[in-house]
Amino acid sequence: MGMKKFRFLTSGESHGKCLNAIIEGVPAGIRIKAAIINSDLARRQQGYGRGERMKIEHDTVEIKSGIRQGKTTGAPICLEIKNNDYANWEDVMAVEKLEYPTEEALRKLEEKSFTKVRPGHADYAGSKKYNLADLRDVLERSSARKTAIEVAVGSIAKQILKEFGILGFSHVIQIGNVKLDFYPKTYTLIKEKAEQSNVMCADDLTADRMRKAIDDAAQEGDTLGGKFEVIFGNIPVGLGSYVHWDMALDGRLAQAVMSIPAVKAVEIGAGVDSASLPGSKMHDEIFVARDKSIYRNTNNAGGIEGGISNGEAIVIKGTMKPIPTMKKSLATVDLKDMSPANAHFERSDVCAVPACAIVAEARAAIIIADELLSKIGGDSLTEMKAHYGI
Ligand code: EPS
Repeated sequence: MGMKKFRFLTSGESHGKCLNAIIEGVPAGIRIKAAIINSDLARRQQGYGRGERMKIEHDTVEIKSGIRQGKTTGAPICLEIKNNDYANWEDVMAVEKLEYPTEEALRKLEEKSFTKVRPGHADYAGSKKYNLADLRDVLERSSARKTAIEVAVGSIAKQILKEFGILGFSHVIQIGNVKLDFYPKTYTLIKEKAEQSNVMCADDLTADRMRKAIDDAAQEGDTLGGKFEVIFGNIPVGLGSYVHWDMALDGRLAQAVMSIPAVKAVEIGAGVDSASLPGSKMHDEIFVARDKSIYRNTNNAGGIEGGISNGEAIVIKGTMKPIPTMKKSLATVDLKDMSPANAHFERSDVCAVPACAIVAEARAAIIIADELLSKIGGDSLTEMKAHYGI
């Protein structure tokens, strides 16, 4: 995606040695703590319904450059997360083709190769696009494992935003058919309640029903999707623009969330419900306070009007489809000989909606930080703060 100021690339395979990112464009003087990144990584690993892999990994970041004595220097920041599971995959993931492979290595390679495409995963389209006969080559990078390093990058973005008092969180509002109907009254309460829940749901009874739905799906060898919400508050007016379509803040956020593996829909504010609201109920009326500041009693716009942040909280909803790796295997084709087959199954999650919410929070933070850096400019936090007027 075209970033303006906060640029980064990631690399790494699901069962390779490690995941990496290099970030460029972070001004000097921003306080960064690896412990904060690690706590975001731990949040991504949690969630009722995750698979066995999460018991193997204890994702921790190693900051390899760009930060000294707790602060950014303006230099590129290099991050690395090691895959503990690599120890079990060394032969399969070996960079060099072994000239004299052991029988054990050959057996493992054979065991981990597959050609029975999983409907709903990247297997079929990926194998055609990159001309890869062994679907292992598609799975390794298309896996949602790479979202771990994105969460680390997002955590850096959040630490930049924090310097300007901009804070965000995420919570789960639906798993399968179980919906959160009762919302605690304030964002602070929603955040606190969701943080205590292993499905990231702000209502205890709904959370119980969500866990039951996950248990039932697991019993059936099935998987479940759901919906989550990401909220960022204390946003300045003026991020994004209406002057060109690729500069609209809502468009950029939608792209960032839509491209998370398994996400099928993104909404801003009232989102799809705005189709059935008359204009008089949809638009957030504007009032003047005593101090001549403006306020609103509703936020159906989700903090964005005309592609520009309007100062209200940014509210994004994402919809995740059920994970396509299933014990209850679906009809497919074996690409090896084009014969009918049952789809490949390997260890996976039953439900990863809470993890997806954390990834969406990270992706949104990256876009908001990029917009903030582009708007106020500056090579150091001191310059940025002067431009921001704080
Ligand atoms: C993931 C790690 C993976 C998967 C999951 C995401 O670990 P493994 O494949 O070794 O079990 O659990 O990816 C998918 C389910 C997928 O379909 O991409 C992680 O770290 O989030």
